[in-house]
Amino acid sequence: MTASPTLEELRAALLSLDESEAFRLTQAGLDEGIEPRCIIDEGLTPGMTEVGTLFESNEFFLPELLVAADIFTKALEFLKPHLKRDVDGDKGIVVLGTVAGDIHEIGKNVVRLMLEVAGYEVHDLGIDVPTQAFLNAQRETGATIIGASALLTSTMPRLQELVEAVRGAGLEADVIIGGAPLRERHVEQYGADGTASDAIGAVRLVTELVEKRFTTSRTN
Ligand code: B1M
Repeated sequence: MTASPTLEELRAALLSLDESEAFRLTQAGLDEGIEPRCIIDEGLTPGMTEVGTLFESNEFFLPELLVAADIFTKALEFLKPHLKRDVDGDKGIVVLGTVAGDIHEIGKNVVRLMLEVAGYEVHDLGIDVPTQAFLNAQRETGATIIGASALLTSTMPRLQELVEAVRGAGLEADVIIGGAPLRERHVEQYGADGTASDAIGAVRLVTELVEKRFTTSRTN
């Protein structure tokens, strides 16, 4: 259940795959003064999660998933200019992507957007990203954070592979992992530096890790 009736209607519109109604309600949310990040977190995301539940119970099939994903992506693009940017830019560099074999990108895109508005430079490698490409991008950009998403149980092992490759190559970067199937226990299991269940949590985590690295480098 969402807090605002408009966001509740938006959730329902996404679930009904009603694109024009979803856009009307996204605009209505803004007109009511609801923060764009609340529209994403409390309207669009719960709708998408329910779409997944209907898919699981065979009430929805791939075409419905694709339509819902398209509506979500367009609504996100629409909300982008309305998100308040942190004036303190240049907070750090992040390399981000969805692991190999996985083409889910919506959650990663929300994380990218929130990191960008928080003042981080994000190099988004997209979807289906091989482990080596994360390493190459870190070397090219000097990123201190590598962030990887995995939405499928079959692609979660790629996260551990990434952590091991980053450690093995001796890269000066923290690895954070995320995606709906991930739990806190996977952080320890895979040897990663953290996880977050949503985009705001991801920004908080990145900020903590960047500050920790900065403090350590100053005291050494
Ligand atoms: Co897919 N899919 N899908 N799918 N899909 C899931 C993940 C699934 C749980 C649905 C279900 O059965 N209930 C299921 C996985 C089951 C499992 O592995 N146990 C599933 C399946 C099975 C599949 C296919 C195999 C289906 C098939 O072909 N038979 C196939 C796989 C394709 C592939 O990747 N190789 C497939 C395909 C697709 C579409 C392409 C149709 C589409 C994706 C379109 C796109 O991304 N452009 C799709 C969708 C939309 C979903 C669901 C319904 C929604 C995912 C989503 O966008 N959520 C999903 C069901 C679900 O997750 N409940 C499902 C909204 C998004 C905002 O949330 O991604 O969780 P989320 O991101 C959050 C947090 O997780 C976190 O912050 C984000 C923002 O709040 N977060 C991070 C994410 N990344 C982070 C990174 C961080 C930190 C936090 O740090 C780096």
